[in-house]
Amino acid sequence: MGLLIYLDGELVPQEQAKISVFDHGLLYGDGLFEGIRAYNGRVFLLQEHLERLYDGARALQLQIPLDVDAMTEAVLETLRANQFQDAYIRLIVTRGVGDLGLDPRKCPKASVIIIAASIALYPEHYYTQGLELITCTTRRNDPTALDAGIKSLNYLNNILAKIETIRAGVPEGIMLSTEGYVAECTGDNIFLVHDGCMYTPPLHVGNLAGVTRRAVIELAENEGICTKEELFRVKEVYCADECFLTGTAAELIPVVTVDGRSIGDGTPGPITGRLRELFAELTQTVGMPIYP
Ligand code: PXG
Repeated sequence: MGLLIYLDGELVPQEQAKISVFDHGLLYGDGLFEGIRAYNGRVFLLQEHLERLYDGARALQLQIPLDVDAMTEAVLETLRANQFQDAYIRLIVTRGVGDLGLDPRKCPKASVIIIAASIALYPEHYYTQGLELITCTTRRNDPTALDAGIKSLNYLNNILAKIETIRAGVPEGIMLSTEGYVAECTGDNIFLVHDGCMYTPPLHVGNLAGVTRRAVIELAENEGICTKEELFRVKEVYCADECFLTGTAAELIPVVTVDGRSIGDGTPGPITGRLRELFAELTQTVGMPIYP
């Protein structure tokens, strides 16, 4: 069935959802995006996603033509038009149409695109057996050049690392900072468990402030698990008791091997399992109703 796509205030059939070749999102990756999920008739952590989007827009000096309330309504409207209860939502804001130069002032109006699609879930065995990772040689963008906290349409840094994981035949890869600290994966944040404590790299290392990352830290804190945002190197990953990744698409997914080293006993660990249960509960119980 064809989807209805939100494009600059209108819901149009997907075949007609097209943008200009002069859009600076296409020409320069000048724009922002969010990947959001709806579970069971509710949009999960929508406010948090929109906060990150509008913060990114501020950093890029990009004027989003809708305020947060209107954007919220546009997301809900797109979900209703496609009659979704569960969905993956891709929200895109581009700089808009300009000329062939870089100058963003030549783009009078940003474009807003909202795609609501059915979710392509990861294979079940990823969750039951855990993932194998490699460490990528491509370093994460240095935050002094491009802040990884801006979820921009320029994802080449991540794609270069993703190509390495594909060549290695594994589903994800660790990206290090310029200084060699673990930053995150190509499309997921990373966590370790060591001696009962949960660790994730702090945001200043140059990683995305994942919405799932924040939710999992809060779940762990409420569960009485000690949580720390600390710099660590890949050796600490090799020697961890447990490792898992978080992201909107992946949710919370165990890691069992990194660069050929088994993590812990080489099977998904108990704290990862408990947090997976708590996260599943959260996705089913909170969120903005699509059909009030
Ligand atoms: N780090 C990066 C670099 C990401 O792109 C996350 C962490 C997780 O953030 P959230 O807010 O979702 O918990 C992301 C999000 C993909 C894909 O196909 C992944 C994202 C976006 C678009 C596509 O793997 N990642």
